[in-house]
Amino acid sequence: MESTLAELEKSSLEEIAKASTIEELEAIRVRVAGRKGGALAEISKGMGKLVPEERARIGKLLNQAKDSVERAIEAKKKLIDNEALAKRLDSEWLDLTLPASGVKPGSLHPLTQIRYELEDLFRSMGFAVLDGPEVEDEYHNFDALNIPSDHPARDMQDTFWLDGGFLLRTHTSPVQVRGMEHYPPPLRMIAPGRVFRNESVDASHEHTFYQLEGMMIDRDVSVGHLIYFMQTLLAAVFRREVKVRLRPGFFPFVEPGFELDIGCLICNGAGCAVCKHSGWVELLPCGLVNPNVLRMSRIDPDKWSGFAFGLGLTRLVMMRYAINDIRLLQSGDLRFLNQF
Ligand code: FA5
Repeated sequence: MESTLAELEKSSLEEIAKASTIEELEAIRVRVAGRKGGALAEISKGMGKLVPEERARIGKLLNQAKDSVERAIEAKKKLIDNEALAKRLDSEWLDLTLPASGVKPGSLHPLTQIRYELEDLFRSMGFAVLDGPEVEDEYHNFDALNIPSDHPARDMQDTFWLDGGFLLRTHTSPVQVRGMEHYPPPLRMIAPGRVFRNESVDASHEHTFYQLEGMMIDRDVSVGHLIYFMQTLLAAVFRREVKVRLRPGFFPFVEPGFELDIGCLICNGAGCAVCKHSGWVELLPCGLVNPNVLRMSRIDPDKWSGFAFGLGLTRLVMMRYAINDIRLLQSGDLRFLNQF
């Protein structure tokens, strides 16, 4: 029995050494050390016939043989696993220092770029950047700007009305009112933001577009101040001489009111769809704040005066980059956006 055991252990260890797959090893384990029908289990069946001392000795040898076969199998499995891993690592080697392919850095939308530039410019001149709600109430969008409900000026801006006297703001001017409500004069503020109008869309009109409101309230603010800030704004955006014209404009919240137009930079004045063949683009309505508006926001017009402007930010971007159709800006077309 002892020699059979020694023979079995020897031949098993040789087979294990030769095995090259996990499956082969598993087959050896079942055949040699399997509980039912394994060679060692078969040998142990004959132990009943032995005298007790001999049974203990053979039992010990049997356990040693089983241990040695199982340990050899585990060691060989580990070896096969390691070899497989090494092979995989060799074939799947990655150079982590290589630049990734196909990753394109994004860029800011041209509207955002110019908005940030203007925010920086006005901050450097002491203006605060304010925000206001896109869903406005009638009071801030119209009444507080000297446009009561029976005023014909309400028709100048086709409005998306919501329930309960709310609306989608038609301009950024309500943020002027909110600014005056929150901060006592002297006050310098701008308010860039999205506005909405229920009008038909064409090359220069969107239903959803961006404006940048500006307001300064101080002692003795005059048209001279207004013109200075408008010139500074245009010089910063265009960095070259652009043709402008100032003409009277009517807005109930300013008096006097002006329309500042810019010579069309798409056609250089020759006439195109954007300027409606006039050579000029309406860009920057402005004026001195109407005393009624100051009074409604509890500011004494005998002590304070101010100017305000409502820059058409979307149109300004069109002029800066010679974009000939306003719809491109909100199209989400990557061929267009990748140019910025
Ligand atoms: C206003 O919205 C006034 N709140 C501006 C203002 C503020 C005047 C402060 C005086 C003092 P207006 O409706 O003209 O004004 O619009 C201002 C600018 O927004 C226009 O000059 C134009 O550049 C732009 N704009 C108007 N409608 C559209 C539109 N549908 N699509 C794109 N831009 C537009």
